Amino acid sequence: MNRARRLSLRSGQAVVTLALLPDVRYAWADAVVASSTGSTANDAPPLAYFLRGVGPAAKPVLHLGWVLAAVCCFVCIVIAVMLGIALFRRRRRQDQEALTSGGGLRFVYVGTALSTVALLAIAVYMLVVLAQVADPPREPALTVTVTAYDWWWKVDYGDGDQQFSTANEIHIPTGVPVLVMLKSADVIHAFWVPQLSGKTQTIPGVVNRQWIQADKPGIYRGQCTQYCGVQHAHMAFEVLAQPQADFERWYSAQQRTAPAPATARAARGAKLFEERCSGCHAVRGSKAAGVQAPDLTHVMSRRLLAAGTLVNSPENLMNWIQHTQEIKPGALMPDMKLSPAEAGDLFAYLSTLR
Ligand code: HEC
Ligand SMILES: [Cu+2]
Repeated sequence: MNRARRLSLRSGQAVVTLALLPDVRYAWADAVVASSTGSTANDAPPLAYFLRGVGPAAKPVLHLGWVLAAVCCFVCIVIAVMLGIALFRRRRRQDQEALTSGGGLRFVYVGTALSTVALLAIAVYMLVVLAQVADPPREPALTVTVTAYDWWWKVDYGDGDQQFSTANEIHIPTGVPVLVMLKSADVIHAFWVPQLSGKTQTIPGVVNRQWIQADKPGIYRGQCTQYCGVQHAHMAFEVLAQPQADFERWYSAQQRTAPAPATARAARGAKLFEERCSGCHAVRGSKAAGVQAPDLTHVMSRRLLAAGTLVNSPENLMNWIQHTQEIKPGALMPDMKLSPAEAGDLFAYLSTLR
């Protein structure tokens, strides 16, 4: 766990981990992120950055949130002050008479009028914000289809021959609107990248639309926000916003199919993959064409495994394959029983999928 992001309080045996409030520590948090860019996924910006929008689909909503919070605080303070005055001020005789003769109702009228005006103004502001974020300011530069599965995200780019798919990792170019078509393969989930946009549900049989835009390169954590079953909490993903040239390099690398295994070990691993994994997983360029699980053609290029559950390292990868149900109980992949030799062969093959 990133030490700078979490504060651990040790008392006896118990370790309590608190997420630090992000709003008071922008500069500090930025320094941490800057110093960690390019290192392991553990250092990825936490979801807690939700108080900081980085694109035009997120900022108006964020401002609305701050204004509403300020209005609520203001109302609480006004009420507290008035209550304090009422409690501590000595009541004068004519006040007493005014109240008992019905004059106190005046306060009810004034209060109701003020609240009505305030609430109406807020309602109008909300409608304006909704209109602002409903559509991108210009034609989206890219359309990505994201399908939610129990408990991971399939991400499809392009169409026809050019089509390729990846999992739990959405790459976008910076500074342009990107349209995300949202589908669900099973139950209702919800797509949320707090720094880039509000939440949008994915509903079986329906295609929802959400646009996102990142004004700065970076890694923006996303999360399913509609309870969808036991591993809902482990249904995260990342949006990687890159300058156009980097994005294009990534895009053409992903379009490539997997190379034929070059060594005897990798060839044995490929055969094992075909026998044991291809019912669920696909590797483009091989016979494996399963559709119910993440496409593994470029699995080694991904930062995280199993929808943000693990950092993608060789150890974690092989652990995941053999102890899936310990790492993510209920995930729709069984523990794969492999002998040490089989695991070695399989790894030799998987490590070619970059
Ligand atoms: C019964 C279907 C099934 C079989 C068989 C299966 N998997 Fe999976 N696999 C899945 C599902 C579903 C996921 C997504 C799990 C999640 O994140 O909740 C997954 C996830 C993975 C991931 C993580 C991918 C990512 O990008 O996060 C890897 C790697 C993987 N499987 C490798 C294998 C290998 C290697 C085999 C064969 C030895 C195998 N799987 C067999 C269904 C299967
Ligand atoms: Cu969920």
